[in-house]
Amino acid sequence: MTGREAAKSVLRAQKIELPSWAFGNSGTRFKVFAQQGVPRDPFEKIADAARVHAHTGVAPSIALHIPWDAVDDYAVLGRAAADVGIKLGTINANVFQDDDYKLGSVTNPDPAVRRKALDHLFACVDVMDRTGSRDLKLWFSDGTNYPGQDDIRARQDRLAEALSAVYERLSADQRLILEYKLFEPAFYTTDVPDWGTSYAHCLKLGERAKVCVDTGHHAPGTNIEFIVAFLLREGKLGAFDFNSRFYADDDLIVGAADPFQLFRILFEVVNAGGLAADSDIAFMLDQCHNIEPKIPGQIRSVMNVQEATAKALLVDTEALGAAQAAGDVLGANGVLMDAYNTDVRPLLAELREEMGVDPDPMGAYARSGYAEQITGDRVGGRQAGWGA
Ligand code: PSV
Ligand code: MN
Ligand code: MN
Repeated sequence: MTGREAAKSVLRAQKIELPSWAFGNSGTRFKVFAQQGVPRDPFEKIADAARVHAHTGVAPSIALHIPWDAVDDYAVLGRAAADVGIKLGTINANVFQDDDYKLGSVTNPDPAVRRKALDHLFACVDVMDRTGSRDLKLWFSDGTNYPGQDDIRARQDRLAEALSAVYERLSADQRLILEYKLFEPAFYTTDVPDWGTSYAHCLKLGERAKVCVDTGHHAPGTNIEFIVAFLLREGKLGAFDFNSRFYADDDLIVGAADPFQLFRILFEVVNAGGLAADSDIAFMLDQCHNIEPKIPGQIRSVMNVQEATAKALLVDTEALGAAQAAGDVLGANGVLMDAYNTDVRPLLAELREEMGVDPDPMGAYARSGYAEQITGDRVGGRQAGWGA
């Protein structure tokens, strides 16, 4: 197989999960701009995600956020997804939108609040049992705003206790994925601020506890591909939440701010076998589309991940290895840059045709009439993050 064909076969099998919340209205704390035709319930979010899959061929699942996507009967939701050719994926817990969590959820000094948060996490595992989801993704907004506000070590003890209770509750084929975030909403200490904290907790929990790297959750200038390489080497990279940032947790379209960074991250993944058939890394988008239309925003995002992946797959690893072994600094860097500077759009168009997908997903969506249809059909679309 040529390098091109080998790259295509990996790209054909690539799977990128979409977040249900990307389809709802979103904004900043200053203003949420309502768009026409946005989903009114989880079923309509599923329908929109299915459109993204229909036009890209590589986005066959949707992550749910509980309680935003809570329904009475998850079997019905699962069937609705299957009917439109996708699956229900990762379950994202939410212990950050309740007055009780002002001082934290699982690390709150009040045992009653900790109990409430833990009960929600258990309820999320119950949802997973019904949806057949493999992964429980945990992100905690927990932290403090002022020195002395709470005991930093005691909060770590409470966190460890909760994580271990949740881990025990999982079945053998389910995983706990612990996401970290540098700051916000807590500004002085965050209880899971970085990959090291997440890694240390996951290591103690066991095999099926792994780290989620959200690309928007680091300090400016952080070498994210180093973190990725390290976690891959330790077998502890569980998932990605892809998005772009200029300043902080901006949740903009992945690959928009720094496509070169995305390439560097995906090269580490490819290099470590993270896209092999037996890899269990979950590749997910975690984005909001505040000012641009949401479905094409997701299509563009999927394409950006594909383009970066294709470039990473085109790196001539033999030449790279030889240059590295010879200490040829400029040669090695040149091999990497050659791949990055390759225009992979023709290769991806060819792949899409082979997969029976329109080679131009953005154009195909625009021509499909779906946007006009949902604008006409759906009145009163809901804000992402506020119930069904
Ligand atoms: C937190 O900033 C985060 O990245 C977590 O993944 C949440 O689950 C997601 O955003 C949606 O709020
Ligand atoms: Mn995230
Ligand atoms: Mn985030």
